[in-house]
Order: sequence, then structure tokens, then C-alpha cells
Amino acid sequence: MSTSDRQLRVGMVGYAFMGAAHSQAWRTVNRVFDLPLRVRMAAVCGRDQEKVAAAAARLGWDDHVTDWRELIARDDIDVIDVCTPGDSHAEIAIAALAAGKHVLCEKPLANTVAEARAMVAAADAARAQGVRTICGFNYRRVPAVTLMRQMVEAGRLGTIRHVRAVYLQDWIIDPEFPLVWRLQRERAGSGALGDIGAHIIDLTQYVTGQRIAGVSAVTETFISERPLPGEASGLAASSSGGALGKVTVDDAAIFTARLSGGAIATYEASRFATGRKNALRVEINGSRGSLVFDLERLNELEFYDNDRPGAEQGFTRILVTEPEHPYLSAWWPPGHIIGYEHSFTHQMRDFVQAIADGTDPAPSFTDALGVQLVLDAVQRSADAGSTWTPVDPLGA
Ligand code: SOE
Repeated sequence: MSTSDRQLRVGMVGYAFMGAAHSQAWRTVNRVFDLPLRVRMAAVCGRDQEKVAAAAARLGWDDHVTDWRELIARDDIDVIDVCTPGDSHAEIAIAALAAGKHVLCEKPLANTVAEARAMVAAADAARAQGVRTICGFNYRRVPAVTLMRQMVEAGRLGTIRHVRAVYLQDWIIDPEFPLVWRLQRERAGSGALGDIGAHIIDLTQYVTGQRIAGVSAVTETFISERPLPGEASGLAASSSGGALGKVTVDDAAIFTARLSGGAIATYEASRFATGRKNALRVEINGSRGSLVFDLERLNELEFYDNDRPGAEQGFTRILVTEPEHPYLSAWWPPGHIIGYEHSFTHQMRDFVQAIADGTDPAPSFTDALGVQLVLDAVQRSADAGSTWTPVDPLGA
């Protein structure tokens, strides 16, 4: 790494929804957390000169370029932040690692297991040169989720028996909603499965410390053709009003699973859950208690402590806003709630700190490959009529 004046100079590729979320976090991280390196938002990259210039000005980047290769070649950049659709993650991340840049790559890590494995190999080679990688599963860093993990690790749930996870959205229920990149397999890899299912796979593997060992799945595409997109794209896109194109990804994926530690689990990811905007909910039941997290109430964690006397038992609402909770001593006085964007600031905080310390941040590209292998097993199971499908081992 070549930091100058203890700066960490970031170059970001992509500036849409995720790019905006990351920009907010890069802008904020040094203002909230005391860190050994000062982030400089050096340059943002996008293909359209006018649009990327406007994005740089709006989001707070010093410079802008139209070719990501130029960004990677610059010796005044230490970190490459990949916020593009999945079809370019592998190429950009591997090139950046070869150039000695630390890499933050959005989730899911790649569109295929083969790409993810190549990215892990590149990360392993770069690690020997002190280069760090992280994958953007930001929900791990919602303080209530981190607390959940700490409580499970401390044994407060005892033996885990059940994991129940859903991630539900409804932004494409209108058949007139256009065929944006997230609905095209060659761009996104998969649909609800990889976009939002990947989050609950990572979150539950992280919280439980167990890996998903095998799955039985169904997937469905409810609307198979959609109007081609007009100018704008993203979650609020409009159609061109003309020709139709084929939807090549799943609209919903549901699977049952066995976890490596003996728990059994259910997962549901859908973009057709009418009325559910961004509803991620995870419940874990163990021999000593249960924990429930709901993203729509992200400052709270519900805990049922089975060790309490019978007369006092019941779910307790823990308000995760106190200085003793993960990340929160840096924010507001006790009881003052935080939101979605804070999870990205926490991600940047941990990444910057790991780079400064010379340690590997989590989730690593290998952890993210672990998620990719589950996505792959789910797809194969669904394609084979829900056949029970073991998840391939990480090392294969
Ligand atoms: C769209 O479905 C999306 O923005 C995902 O891509 C994000 O990862 C998720 O956090 C919110 O929904």
C-alpha cells in the first residue's frame, strides 16, 4: 500500500444507488470514527462523461474518470470500491488486486462460482503483498445484527435448532416495470436469489457461525417478459414504452436448508411480496433462547431468554442504541436511533481499520465465495425439481 500523509485514497467504480450509499459512508467515516487513516475520495468512475462529472460533484469526489482501467492504473489511489452490476465485479476486482489496490466489492461477490473462485485466488495472491479485500454484505454491521452474533457466540441461545430468514421486496410487481439489469441473468447472475437472498444467507451464516450444508429449493419467475428500459435505470426506472425483452432471472426463491451445526432452516427471497418494501427478518431459536431481527426496526433486537424464571419469561425488546453496543459509542447519546446508511459507514470503518492494522477484514472474498456456493446449490436444486443438493465445499 502506498498511503501518503496517512491518507487512504479511494477510487470508486459506479455511482448509482450503491455508489451513493458508499459515498455517504466514505464521506462520513472519519467524522464519526477515530481512525489511523484519513479517507480521501479521490475519484469516481462511470462510462458517461457528463453523468459521472455530475455524480462526482454531487457525491463529493475530487475527480472523475470514464475508464475503470485508468482508475486502477493511477498511483494516487489505494483502494478500489466496486459498485457496478455483478457482471463486471470479477474483471475489475482482479485487475485492481493485481495492481496492488485494496478492494471493497459489492455483493454478491460475482455472477458465478468460477468467477468467485478466481477472485478468491487473486485476493489470496494479493494478501501476500499486504493487500486487503472485503465484500459488501453491509447488514452484518447493523449494530443489532452484530450484537446478535455476539450473543450467539457467547452461548446465550445454546444449541441452535432453527433459522428462519426472509428478505422481501415488491418493486417489480407491476408488469410494466422495465427489464433493468437486475432482471437479466448475464448482468446480475440471478434475481431475488442473488440480490437479496445473498444477504440473508450471509447474515445467518455470520450470526450462527454455521455454514449452509445443503438445500432444497424452488424458484419462480412470475412475469417472463417486460418492456425494455428507457433512459433511467435502477429501482425507480421507467420503460421505453416499446419492445419487450425476456426476464432471465428468478423473481422469487424459497429453500429449506441444513446447517453445518445441526440446525434446520428456511429462507425466502422475493421481489413479489406485495406491500413488503425492504423487509429482512431473521429469527433464530436455540435451546436456551431465541433472537429476532427485523430490518424495519433495525435499532431493536428481540431476545427470549429461556433461562429466566417461568413467570418472567417473554420476548424482551433490546433497544440497540447504547454505548456498550457495537459501533454506537461513536454516534449519538443513548437512545438516539440510527438507520440504513450507518451500516455502510461501519463497513468502511472496519475496512479502513483493517488496512491500517494489516489484518484481514470480514467478510472476506472467501466468505463471499461461501455465499456464492449456496446460491449455486439453490439454483441447481431448483433446476432439478427441488432435489436435495449439498453445497460444494469452499476448497473444491
Ligand atoms: C435491491 O434489491 C437492493 O438495493 C439490493 O441490491 C441491496 O443489496 C439491498 O440492500 C436492498 O435492495
